[in-house]
Amino acid sequence: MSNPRLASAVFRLVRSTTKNSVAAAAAGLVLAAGAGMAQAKDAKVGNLVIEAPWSRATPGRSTLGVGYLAIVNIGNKIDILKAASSPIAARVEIHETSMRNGVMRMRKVEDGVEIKAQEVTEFKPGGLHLMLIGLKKPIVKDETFPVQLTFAKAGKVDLTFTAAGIGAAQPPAALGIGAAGGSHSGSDAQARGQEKGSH
Ligand SMILES: [Cu+2]
Repeated sequence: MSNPRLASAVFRLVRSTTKNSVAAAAAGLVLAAGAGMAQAKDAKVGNLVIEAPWSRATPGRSTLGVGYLAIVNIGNKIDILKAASSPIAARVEIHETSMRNGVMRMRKVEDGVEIKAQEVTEFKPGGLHLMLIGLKKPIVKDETFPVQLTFAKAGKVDLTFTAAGIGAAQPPAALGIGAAGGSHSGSDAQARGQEKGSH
């Protein structure tokens, strides 16, 4: 297991089965100091670890919202993200943004997203994302909302998304990832290293 992200996901998976409330409380204090009441909201289902679900506050009367996250498949078999839903939106689609001839395009992913074994599948600005369509109320910075994902094999998992600011390119600081642009996994591993060392 050479990917540090996978190794860290395994560590977190193991740890989550023996949730350390003291460590969680300490982490909560640090996070609260960083950005309001937001906290990291990782989840797991089967062999999938879903990390740092986040969104963006929506401007004005926009009824379109986004959702980003990373799905770590620590198992040996491929899974497929089939669908997503949220009580705050009429529907949630899986979209992919790509650049073609300098133009940013967005398309709906109809057949689900392959979550390859032993890989990290990232939903992030400029790539795969969840599109919340027909928001029933605006998404407000630092607030959280629920989203349910459905995987072909692992089944359903309930997530809590935390909203960053309008147009944010990075997850909320409280989620502790994506600190500086390109070196996502590097800063992630670093953050986790510190987290690991603290308890
Ligand atoms: Cu979209």
